[in-house]
Amino acid sequence: MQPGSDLAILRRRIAAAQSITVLTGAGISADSGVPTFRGADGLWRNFRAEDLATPEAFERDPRLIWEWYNWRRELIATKRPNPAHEAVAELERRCERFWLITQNVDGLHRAAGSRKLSEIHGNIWTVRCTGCGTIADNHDVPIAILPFCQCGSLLRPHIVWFGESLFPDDLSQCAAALRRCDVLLVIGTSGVVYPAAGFASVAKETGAFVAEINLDPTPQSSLVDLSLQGRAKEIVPLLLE
Ligand code: BJW
Ligand code: ZN
Repeated sequence: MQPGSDLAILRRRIAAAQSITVLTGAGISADSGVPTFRGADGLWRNFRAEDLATPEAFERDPRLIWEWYNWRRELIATKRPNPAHEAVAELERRCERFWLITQNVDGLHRAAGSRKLSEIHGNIWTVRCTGCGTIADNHDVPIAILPFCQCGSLLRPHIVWFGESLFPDDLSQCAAALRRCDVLLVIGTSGVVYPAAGFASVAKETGAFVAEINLDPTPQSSLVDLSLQGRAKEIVPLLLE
């Protein structure tokens, strides 16, 4: 490795940081075999996520939406965290002021040992009652279609769909983590879905060094201080060496 290479620069920034925040997207789990949303394999029965992940779609056809989630639960249940998830968990252990913001609903960060995290789009293993609002873990694979609460109302995935607000506690936790961090790592997200797509600029405005790790350039690439192009599972572990 060249001493002045981007990788060496980022390693030094990480080693010197008092506070680190990490933002992840589907690309980090792609290396575990979970399809991304906007990649070629992200389609299910020719629907795009934007057609399925809305409250209107669920109201119109809850069976269709639950069939999509059941397909994804079956797929994710067979997947394990990869070296990138493990390196993020290790970063948490090494850095006292650490926060992970993930857009992923697959639970693989928790499985890798991450504990200081906000799952800002929810979790595919959690359900919420559309009647009484009760939130519960549910690991059934397959899940009953349709699943009902004890109160008799329909259950929905405890996931943030398009047009729905993020959970207020998560938003305040994320805002604090973005403001205080010296380094923000943005890993494997296309950077098109808000509000997460705005997080890199929030951290930059408050003086953080922002680095992006992605297979391809993204709309954020021109904004960040440094871009490392490649697979998350190959690059992220190198940041800790
Ligand atoms: C690799 C790799 C490898 C691959 N290694 N990298 C402001 C402006 C415009 C619109 C809006 C706005 N504010 C709100 C909106 C509306 C909307 C929105 O952003 N729409 C955009 C599409 C324009 N946002 C919302 O509705 C949000 N709510 C909200 O803001 O509430 C207030 C409000 C409401 C209404 C109006 C205004 C304000 C909620 C968004 C919830 C998104 N939920 C989803 C679906 C969840 C369903 C589920 O999972 O079951 O979450 S959308 C989908 O996209 C999913 C993801 O978390 C999210 C982000 O995708 P991600 O992770 O970036 O994946 P990909 O596939 O896009 O990218 C993968 C990347 O990895 C690529 O870059 C690859 O190159 C890379 N890669 N392999 C490294 N091995
Ligand atoms: Zn209920």
